[in-house]
Amino acid sequence: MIRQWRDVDFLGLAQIGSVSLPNPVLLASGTAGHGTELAGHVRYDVLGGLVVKSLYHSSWPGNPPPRLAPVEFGMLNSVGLQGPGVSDWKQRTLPALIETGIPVIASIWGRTVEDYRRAAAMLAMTEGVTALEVNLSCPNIEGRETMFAHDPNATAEVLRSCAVAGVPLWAKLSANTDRLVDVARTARDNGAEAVTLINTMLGLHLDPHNGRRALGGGGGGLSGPAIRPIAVRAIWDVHAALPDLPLIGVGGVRTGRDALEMMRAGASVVQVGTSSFARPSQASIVLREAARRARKDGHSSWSTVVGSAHRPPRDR
Ligand code: RRO
Repeated sequence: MIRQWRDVDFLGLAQIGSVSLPNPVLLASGTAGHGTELAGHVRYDVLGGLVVKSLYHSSWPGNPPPRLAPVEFGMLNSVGLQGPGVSDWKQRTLPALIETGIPVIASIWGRTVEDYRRAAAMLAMTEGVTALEVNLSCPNIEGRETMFAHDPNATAEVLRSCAVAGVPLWAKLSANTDRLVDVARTARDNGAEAVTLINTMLGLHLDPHNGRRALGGGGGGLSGPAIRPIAVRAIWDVHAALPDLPLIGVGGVRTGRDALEMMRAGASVVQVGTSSFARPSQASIVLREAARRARKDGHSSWSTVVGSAHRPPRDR
């Protein structure tokens, strides 16, 4: 049972394809752990959902440290997909997560199409999993020359293989390509009910003291405020080209104003990620602020906010 704050006048449920969520502010994959890691710091029972850090079909050790490097206006990471694997997560972590009342979106990754299929199959018929975010855009997969999300054919194959999960699929894409609209269309045509925009941007930081690459994995993924305009542009472009495809916005959201910007550009819901590192309760602050501002702007449901910047001012 989702509770809400008494002092905030919320705008009802958020709809993303066939999925109804209590509200449009979610915790982003990779920034809220695999389960209840943030539960002591943020009220899970008032948030719209939590996307679990991407899981492989088996356990995966991840990259050598250091895995995080703060940079101006953001953060670089090369976690390298560390995780317990789907079975272990289902057995040891999922029950406690369900208990918190937050809608759970599982996320999976793979090095091959068969990896994705296996992970998706292991999640089939799993009670308490609302949707599956298929991560096609991790910047830190060793040994792959092309990101799945940079190749429409690879994106199509992966998504078709994930249908076995039997839950709504969200395809997490990358803005490190100028083929984003093409890839989003292909994702939709091959079973994605929604598309998550964007993953981190490819980046590199050299240690100023020794000139070596600062992260153990070498390069990494840039997140935080630096990438917000990139995310907003990606959402804008995909919504303009494919207005019926539901979008999930992510990238540098720190305030209610940021969340509403993404929603006006075309996102049905948003995810809060890197800002939770500075303040774990940031997502709930974003939610309250977004609700207050949307009400003040005359909206009585979230749906009228979505894509409103594409409409003439009198129709917003
Ligand atoms: O684990 C990671 O290194 C990682 C993943 Br799966 C991802 O999707 N995005 C990112 O920036 N890092």
